[in-house]
Amino acid sequence: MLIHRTDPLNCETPVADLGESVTPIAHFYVRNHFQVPAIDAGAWKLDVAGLVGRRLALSLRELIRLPSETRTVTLECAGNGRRYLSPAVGGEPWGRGAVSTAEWTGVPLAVVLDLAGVLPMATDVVFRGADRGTVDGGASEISFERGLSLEAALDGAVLLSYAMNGEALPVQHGFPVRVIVPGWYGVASVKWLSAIELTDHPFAGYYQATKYRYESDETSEPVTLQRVKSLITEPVDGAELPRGETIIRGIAWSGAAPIARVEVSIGRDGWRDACLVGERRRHSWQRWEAIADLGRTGNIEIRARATDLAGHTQPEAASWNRYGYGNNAVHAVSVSVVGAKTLRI
Ligand SMILES: Nc1nc2c(c(=O)[nH]1)N[C@H]1C(S)=C(S)[C@@H](COP(=O)(O)O)O[C@H]1N2
Ligand SMILES: [Mo]
Repeated sequence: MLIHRTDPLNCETPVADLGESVTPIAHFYVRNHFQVPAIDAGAWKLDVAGLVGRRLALSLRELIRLPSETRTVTLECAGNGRRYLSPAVGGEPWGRGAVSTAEWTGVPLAVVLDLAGVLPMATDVVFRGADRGTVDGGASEISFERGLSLEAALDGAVLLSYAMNGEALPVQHGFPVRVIVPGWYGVASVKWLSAIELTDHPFAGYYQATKYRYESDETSEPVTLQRVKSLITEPVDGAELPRGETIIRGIAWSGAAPIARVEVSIGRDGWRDACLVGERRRHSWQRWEAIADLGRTGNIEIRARATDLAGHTQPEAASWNRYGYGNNAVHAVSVSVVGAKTLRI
């Protein structure tokens, strides 16, 4: 893993390790704002409060007994790719690997909200994590909290997840229970969930109203769905390859819709279609591959560009914003093509 900070841990996955359909836990990126909270699973209760007919305090045992589902979902940090923005912006200097895919098992949020009985005037849901800390030099601590409109929260796919790749949720990923909001940037998927509150107004906490917004002089828009994006996982940047045919592999995803196509471009040649590989799953990345003919020796640039079924395509250049979110510019790797003899030495 590429470590940006150890305390709290913030680390990303080397791009070469992102080529599988499911990322092993040991290779799944970690993004923590505060210290990881110590939680006693036996004493843990999920508080479901606010505009509900019946306030709940669910133990882990009770939650696990409710109907569950397993979904393969890709999480991407909104700051992924931040380090390539120009002019440079502050924040964790993520390269391209703050994205990973896991099989998440949990209870659909809708099941828990049904148990609590959402009152008609409720319009929004707030998820609170057990982790706390100060931000921007402030004196008092805040919790990590995020809101979702009730409409987005009830769309059926949101999970209260207690298992990842078939194992109990690891501490770094939110033990004992986290939210998984498929298709959204990772910030929506609150870890170490302690409370769910139903309200009649949009949430305006720090990680909603101040951070995780596309800010520029002209606009301030909330970060929501993952923008369409692809990565070349093979060959890696700087690789030496023999002349002739080579295989190019990668992944592509989009929060708005499944991937419709991925195109690659070799050197100055135009774009041509890659093959999509494996199942098409609504909320997980799609693997793809293409055969390229590296005809001449020297440095050559390989690029990939994805388009989703909603018609969104990756831009050539990133659109700058103050905190460096949502960089989905086309990924290019440079390889050097050598004569076969040189490679055998
Ligand atoms: N409670 C809590 N939940 C959180 C965070 C956090 O710091 N605290 N980070 C968020 C962000 S910004 C991302 S990208 C994802 C990262 O999830 P992971 O560490 O499991 O990869 O968790 C989200 N949920
Ligand atoms: Mo994030």
